Amino acid sequence: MQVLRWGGSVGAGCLLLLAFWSCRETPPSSFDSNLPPETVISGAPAESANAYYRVHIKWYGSDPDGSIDHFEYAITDTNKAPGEDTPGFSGFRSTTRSDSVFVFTANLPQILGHRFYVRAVDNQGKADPTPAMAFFRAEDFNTPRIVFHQGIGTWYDRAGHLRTAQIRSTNRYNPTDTIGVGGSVTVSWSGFDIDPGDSVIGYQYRLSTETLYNGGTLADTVASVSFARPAGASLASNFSGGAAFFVLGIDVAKAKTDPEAVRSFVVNFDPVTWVVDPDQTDPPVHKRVFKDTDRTQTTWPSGTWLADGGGSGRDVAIKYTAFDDPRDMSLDPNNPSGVLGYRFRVLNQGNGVAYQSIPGNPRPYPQVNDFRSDIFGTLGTGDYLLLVQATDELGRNGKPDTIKVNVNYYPYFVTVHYVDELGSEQELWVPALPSAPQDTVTVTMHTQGGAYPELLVRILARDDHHPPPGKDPLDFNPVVEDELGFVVDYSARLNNSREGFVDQPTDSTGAIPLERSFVVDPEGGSGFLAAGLNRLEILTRDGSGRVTTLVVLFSLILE
Ligand SMILES: [Ca+2]
Ligand SMILES: [Ca+2]
Ligand SMILES: [Ca+2]
Ligand SMILES: [Ca+2]
Repeated sequence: MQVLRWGGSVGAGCLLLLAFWSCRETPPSSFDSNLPPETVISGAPAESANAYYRVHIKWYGSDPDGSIDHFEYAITDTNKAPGEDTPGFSGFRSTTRSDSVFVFTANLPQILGHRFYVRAVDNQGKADPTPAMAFFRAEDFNTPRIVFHQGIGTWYDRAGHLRTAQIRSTNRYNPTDTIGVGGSVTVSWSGFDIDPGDSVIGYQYRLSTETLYNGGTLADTVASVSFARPAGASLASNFSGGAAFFVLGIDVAKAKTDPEAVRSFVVNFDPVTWVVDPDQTDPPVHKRVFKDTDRTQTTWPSGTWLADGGGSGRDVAIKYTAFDDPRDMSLDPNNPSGVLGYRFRVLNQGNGVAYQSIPGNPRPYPQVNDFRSDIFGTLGTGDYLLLVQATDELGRNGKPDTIKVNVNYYPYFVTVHYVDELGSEQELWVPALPSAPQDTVTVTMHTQGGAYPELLVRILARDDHHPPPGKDPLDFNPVVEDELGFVVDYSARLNNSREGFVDQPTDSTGAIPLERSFVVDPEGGSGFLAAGLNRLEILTRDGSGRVTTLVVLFSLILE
């Protein structure tokens, strides 16, 4: 325990007094013979220490020529003098006690500093001119915790039925609960504080669209909001979007719940977009399919791989419709579906421009609309996602319905051979689908005149595809229609050769294999054959840019 005395300024005060006297022509005629009392703080938090905000402070006083009548104490913030902020009041309060438990403010997360002053007053009413002082910081360990009792949303749906939903979302920015447009939300709560001797003394709350908190008393345990359109108002006055209630508890130290307790929700359900069966549209049936409109007029499920259309690409079409979520109120009797428009987006391998409006005023459910790929261009080789989404009466975009279309089958390897020492072709790769484990071939080479011959390797890939039953067993593509493509490039690299891939163009028939000769270097190294396991990485590319790779591992015995 350390006690600070106000007395640091005693000497300076006396000097000032002497200087004052010296300026007067005559000294004061009367002299007060009563000596002032002294004050000591005998129990307080250590100087500048952090203390729990309920602080027990003890003090005593002594008077050299009389007795102590009572004490006066004052409490100030960090660096204030008693009475500094209270004109007309010294800041000191009278007490006959010599100890007390004081409750200081401690607004977390900031820890606040406080000064406690006490001065003895003697039997002649003279106060200690140098009050004892203690400085420390008051700390509140825990802010109040909020317990939500009820969160309920109510609204009327499109059919005029009352609906309710529990509001439990706690994420301010990503609510998981939704109420219909025009609905209302009520939440209620209580709270507690786990600090010793502490308790909640009030609550504050606000809606996320408000800037100031309401309430402040222990009775403030309920909040409500209505999103109903005022009678006679225009459509635009309906609220659509995310909202939340924020709730704070306040404890004895005046600390508030941090972070604030949250109940969040969305007002306005998303509209529902359907890609529909193009062959059954009255009434529309949700079916994620698309139609090939340039070759066979076949309707395929989303995710189907189509053959390469060469330079002219492929044309596909979908039919779609949408309606607002039936749980929402209908705002316009002339538009019972609640849908105002549509947007689309096309991604190829994850890349594509942002959503664009679909022109031509597409119609809502139960009518259906055509979406043809020529609205953005035909489908060249690629992995496409076609996304369509509706916009409801309040401008809310629903989850898009998505169709996946892949165009152009990958080329596939047919053979990887080497020429053995007798001049005949042998398998270097035991043909297998990419998913199958590979059999490792062993090649034996002998020195000829003190050196090893080069190893000649022939690689053949194809890009002609036929649906079952004509499908090549090595064609790993999900083939549904004929593609008569061709291979335009091969590359090969041995044992991570530093020169990387070496291209070998072939003619347009695709029937010419890549021939590469590899040199033995008994020391090994990238680009050279060596005894043991060798790694040959090969690549083939079709005329539209699809690339297939294959890794061939084989063992080499040098004799
Ligand atoms: Ca005295
Ligand atoms: Ca507390
Ligand atoms: Ca809606
Ligand atoms: Ca192809």
